[in-house]
Parts: sequence; structure tokens; C-alpha cells
Amino acid sequence: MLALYATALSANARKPMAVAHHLALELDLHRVNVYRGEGMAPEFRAISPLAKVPALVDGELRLFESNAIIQYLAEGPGGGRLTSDDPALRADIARWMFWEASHWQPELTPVLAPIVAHGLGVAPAPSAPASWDAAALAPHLALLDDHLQGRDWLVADALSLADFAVAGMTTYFRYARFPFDAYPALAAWHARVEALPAWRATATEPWSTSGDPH
Ligand SMILES: N[C@@H](CCC(=O)N[C@@H](CS)C(=O)NCC(=O)O)C(=O)O
Repeated sequence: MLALYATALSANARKPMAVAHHLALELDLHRVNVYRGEGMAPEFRAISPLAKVPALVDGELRLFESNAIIQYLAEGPGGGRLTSDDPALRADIARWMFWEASHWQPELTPVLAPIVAHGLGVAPAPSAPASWDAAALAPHLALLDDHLQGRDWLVADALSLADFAVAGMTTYFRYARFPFDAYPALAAWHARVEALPAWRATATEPWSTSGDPH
């Protein structure tokens, strides 16, 4: 049995929860609310030494890092769904997953952190709205919006791990009032993601509503 340590409050933990739902994989879900210090439990740190969610246990396998976990779910128990046999397409999926971890998430984090911390109840209301025009984030928003023009999904017009990985951080977009009107292709893709049963099943308050943190 696959054991996933996660909380749907976390954008990174939502990725494997949604992928497992989409692939109809049975999960033994251990809820670890890292925002209330539950990640510090020694039993959990034996699986996830950095005390972060998500983490997966499957037999002898211990995995942390959300994108590695979803890759394992798809290629292992998922039987190759949400990925591809074609090396070029698999590399394209990996490209978006690496981009997500090395650019998208790091540039979104400073913009979202104060609002998300407030939504989690661990910080006071931020004094200003999210700075969606931050210089370091702008090229990545433009890249994603340009790439999605005329496409339904990120790779080869089929839903893949790339979409679940990149969608992770968009969990917070409604709450942090992302300017969807300024990025129409990104907005249309986000609406397609939100319509997926797997995304709906892993939605949680407060992120599914438009927050009013100011
Ligand atoms: N690169 C990691 C990031 C994991 C991560 O930062 N998880 C956050 C929640 S989104 C966490 O557990 N934070 C708790 C902490 O740092 O104490 C991944 O993709 O899994």
C-alpha cells in the first residue's frame, strides 16, 4: 500500500494527492499539518528529513520531493499514465517539472508567502496585495502564458505530470487574487485544471475562495 504524508493545504503536497486521485491509486493518507509543527515528529523526519511534505513510502522506497513522487506514481503504480514512452515527450514533461522547481515556484514564493501565511493563520494580514508584477516573476508568467496560447495542456496537448506539477502553486492564485485577465491563455489552462475531478477533490479552504487579506 502506498503511504502518502501530506496536507492539501500545501501546494506541493496537493500534487501527489491529485495525481493519485487521477490515476485511481489507493493511498494510505497520513495527514501531516506542517504548519502546526506536525512535521517535526521524529517518525515523520525518518521519512522526510527536512520535515517537509509531501513524502511517500512504498515498501522499501522512501521519497520526498513532490515532482519525484508524482513521477514515481505515474511510472510505477500508474502504469505509465500521465507520462510518455517517447523520450522526446518525456524530456518535455521533465523540462516543465524542472522549470517548476527551479524557476516557477522560487519566483512565486516571495510574492505569495505573506498572503499564504496569513491564510494559514500564522501571520497577520499583509499590508499590501501580492506584487504580481515582480521583476523576477514577470518573464516566467509571460513564458507560461505564451506557451499555452493555442494549447490545452503543457505537453503534446495531453494532460500530463507537467500540468499537475506546474498547477501546484496555482492552488493559491484565487486566494491571492492573481490577475487572470492579464494572462488569458494561462487563465484558460487554469480553468481546465480546476475542472479536473482530481483537482476538485483536492481543493481545500481557504485557497478555493478569493481571500480578502487586506
Ligand atoms: N521542493 C519540495 C518543497 C516541499 C515544501 O516546501 N513543502 C512545504 C509545504 S508546501 C513544507 O512542508 N513546509 C514545512 C516546513 O518547511 O517546515 C517539494 O516539491 O516537495
